[in-house]
Amino acid sequence: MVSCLMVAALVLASCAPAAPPEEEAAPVEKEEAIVTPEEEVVTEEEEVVTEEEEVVLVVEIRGSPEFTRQTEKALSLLQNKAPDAFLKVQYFIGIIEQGEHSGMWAYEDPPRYEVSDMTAFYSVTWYAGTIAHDATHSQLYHEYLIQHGNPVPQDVWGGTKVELFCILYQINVMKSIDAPQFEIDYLISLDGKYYDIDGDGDLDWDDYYGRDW
Ligand SMILES: [Ca+2]
Ligand SMILES: [Ca+2]
Repeated sequence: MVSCLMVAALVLASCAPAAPPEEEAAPVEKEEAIVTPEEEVVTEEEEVVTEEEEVVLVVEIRGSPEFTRQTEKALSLLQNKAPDAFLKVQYFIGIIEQGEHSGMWAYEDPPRYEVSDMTAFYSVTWYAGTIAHDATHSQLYHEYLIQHGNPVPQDVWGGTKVELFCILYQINVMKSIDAPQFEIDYLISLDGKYYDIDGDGDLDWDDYYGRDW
């Protein structure tokens, strides 16, 4: 069996693109007032839970309190306005973790979406879109794994064609969550080759460490 480290050395994290240029960034939102949740009133009827309802899907969030709060905002935006995407995220991302660079570590158990501050704090809509984008990378990886087993070829869940597929999904989600038009236009403008930071035609560690997002 190939060890995790070995796999990590061979296969690189796929990724959502960098956020639009800074000058196009939306103005910083005012901090929302903290809303105290209404006290839960549990009636006897509600206590009867069917087996289906007992399935609780959760994504673990690892990072600073600000990062956790931002991630919760992004997830709840998906939950409210793009429930299909939210479900996909629940199935194909186990951990969302604050990191130096953004990337989807689909082959880890559980699959981990590493997110840089640049991506997470650009805007809640942008962040939510990248979560949906990277859940799609993980979905492609796991669907192949279930059908064919290991090893999962890199072009199954990464590369230009796959990036364009994930961007298309991301654009649809961005529309559902009422993202600003310039964020959507920026995604439409991408050619799917942004993963190849150093432009040598491949995706390797040079590209990963070259990400400023
Ligand atoms: Ca290279
Ligand atoms: Ca490269």
